[in-house]
Amino acid sequence: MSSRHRVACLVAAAAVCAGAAAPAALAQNLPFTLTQVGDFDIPWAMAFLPDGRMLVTEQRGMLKLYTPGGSSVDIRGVPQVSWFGQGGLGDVVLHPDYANNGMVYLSYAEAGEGETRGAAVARAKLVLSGNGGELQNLQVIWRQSPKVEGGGHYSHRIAFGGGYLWVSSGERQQFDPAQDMNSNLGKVLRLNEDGSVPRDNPFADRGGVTAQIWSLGHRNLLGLAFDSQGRLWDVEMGPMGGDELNQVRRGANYGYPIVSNGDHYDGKVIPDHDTRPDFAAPAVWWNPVISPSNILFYDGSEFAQWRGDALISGLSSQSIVRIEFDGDRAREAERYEMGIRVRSIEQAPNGDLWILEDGREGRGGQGRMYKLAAR
Ligand SMILES: [Ca+2]
Repeated sequence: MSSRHRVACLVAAAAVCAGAAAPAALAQNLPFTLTQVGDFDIPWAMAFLPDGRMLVTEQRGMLKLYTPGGSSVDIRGVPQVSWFGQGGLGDVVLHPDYANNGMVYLSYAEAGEGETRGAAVARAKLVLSGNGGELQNLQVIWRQSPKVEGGGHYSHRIAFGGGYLWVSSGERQQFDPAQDMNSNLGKVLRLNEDGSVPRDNPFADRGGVTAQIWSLGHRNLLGLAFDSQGRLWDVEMGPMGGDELNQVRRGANYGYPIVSNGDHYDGKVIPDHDTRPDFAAPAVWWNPVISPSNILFYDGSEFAQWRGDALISGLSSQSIVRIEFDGDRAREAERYEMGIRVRSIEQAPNGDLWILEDGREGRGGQGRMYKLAAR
């Protein structure tokens, strides 16, 4: 059990902590219905294909091709992952022109020398045939540097926006790399779609991995998404307290581990954001934490009243948090108690919302997939 889950258990009902949650019972109070549509082994991320099928990553290293109402088949050609701690196979995102080029992007943890590991991003052409498919011409286009020991805080969310590829790179529970300009840990990175560095990046003239950096001072950024105005936002897990929603700005320093509205798990105080106005402060922060696992900006019709809002999935909070915006300001507008640790949330092309249950705790790795539809 993670320390974060243990904290949540102090305030949550025992039945929920035991992993015996019953979403159906809780769902009576929710503005949507929940339909269980799939069952996966430690699922982490999902992506919708144009033909109505989906890709779902399983942390142990499987990429599933899921047919709604049907079965899941393993995609062949997935790179070997290092399944340890919080790492394994991670995000899956389609290239914006996937319909024409078939390119998919994956993130995962890979082994290095000794006991070191680091996140990597690879891209490949997904070739589907019949009920299955394979990845062809796989290229690793980005790696965390340096690889370090431990199994936490890879982050490795992938997003496309503004013609660029964006990667969130966690500080691997090593704290100081988030401020180290010679490391790409604890950063948001802006890359070209082939992994090369755009010449107009804020630190491009410094070369090396420094040139990849768009923003720094981040901790564990599990959600990365653009809003309809083209602004980039991240959600990240703070230490003990201090989860954050940040508007990610060019060259900005978000202060970790020098400042945080949370404190270290060993009780050591980290000065709050308001002590250092020179660092970028979060738009919203949480204490108690929500343990944000993903974020999306809703633009569909199924929940038309939420258009322009952000939805954040939460692990220890076992919730979906809805964020409303007023210019650059943001606030938590509503929280939906799901009764399960929510590993991810995505919007389907038709505006439905889909979530993955975290499989890392309870039920032997099983994590269910649910479809949410408006009541
Ligand atoms: Ca603090």
